[in-house]
Amino acid sequence: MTSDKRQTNDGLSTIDDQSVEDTRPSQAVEKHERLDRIRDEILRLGLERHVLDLELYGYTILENVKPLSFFDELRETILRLGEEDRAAGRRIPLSGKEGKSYLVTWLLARGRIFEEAVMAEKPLALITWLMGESCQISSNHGHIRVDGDPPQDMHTDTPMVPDPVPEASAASNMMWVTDDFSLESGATLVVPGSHKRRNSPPYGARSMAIPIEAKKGSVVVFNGNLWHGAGARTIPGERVGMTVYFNRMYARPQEDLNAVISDEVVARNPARFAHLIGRNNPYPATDFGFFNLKGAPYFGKTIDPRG
Ligand SMILES: O=C(O)CCC(=O)C(=O)O
Ligand SMILES: [Fe+2]
Repeated sequence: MTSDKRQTNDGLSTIDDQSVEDTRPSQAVEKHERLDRIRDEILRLGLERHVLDLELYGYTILENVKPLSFFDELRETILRLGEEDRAAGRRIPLSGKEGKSYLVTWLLARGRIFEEAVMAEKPLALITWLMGESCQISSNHGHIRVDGDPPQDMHTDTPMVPDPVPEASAASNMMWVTDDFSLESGATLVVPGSHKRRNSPPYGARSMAIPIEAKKGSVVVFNGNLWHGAGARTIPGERVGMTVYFNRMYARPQEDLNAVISDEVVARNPARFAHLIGRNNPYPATDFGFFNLKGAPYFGKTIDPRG
């Protein structure tokens, strides 16, 4: 609580910083300010309903996050990069050798449009609500699901985290919807509320799942503890979606984006970008040096499990 006047619990009187001495150590105040910033951002952007969705169902759909032309360009760029990967013999199949679905990886290091996507205010504010402002990007992938392939196994996005996974998300995800999502088109399937179970989905979990119905132009934000998986596409063509996957600062990222993103790219983005790609992470120290102290403020935890 850092504003000049805040109501006390009785709702009648106010605390006036001028008259009540704040005896808290500055580190404690800084940690409260971290939580204040998260709250203020949710209110500024009008995301209260989405916070409720995340709490109750473990996922939420933001509509019209950017103009449709942005989503078209995102889709075209992902497909072009996927084509480059194929030509270079390094395309990553998602449904075995016989399948047609594939993944396009390292996107954030492969085009400016992805920088703009990961910094989009609303989805990032919701990820921050789930995981605090210290979270980092673990990977940025295009997911191309092609007709004829089976659905993906249901899973949580917490690989290597033993069950029961922590109640506060250890991971969370954005899915950028660059083609309309429906059952037939191969939408992501989710089991609403399953993020509360704190374990991997049992066999047969897909029978409890529903498709995320979302229009192109939407971004789905979900808790990494949610049971989910790509559905099978049953109409001709391909479904393109893009994830931006977030981890806690103590986890090793899926992609070492920090190693491949230049200082020039960091400089042209908002300050948080550097943190998100891991530039400020104290671990691991390199070249026999000491930890990078830019990330040190986050050694201290807030009083809230989101960190
Ligand atoms: O492509 C999708 O709909 C979901 C992908 C996914 O959940 C994953 O790869 O972890
Ligand atoms: Fe997933």
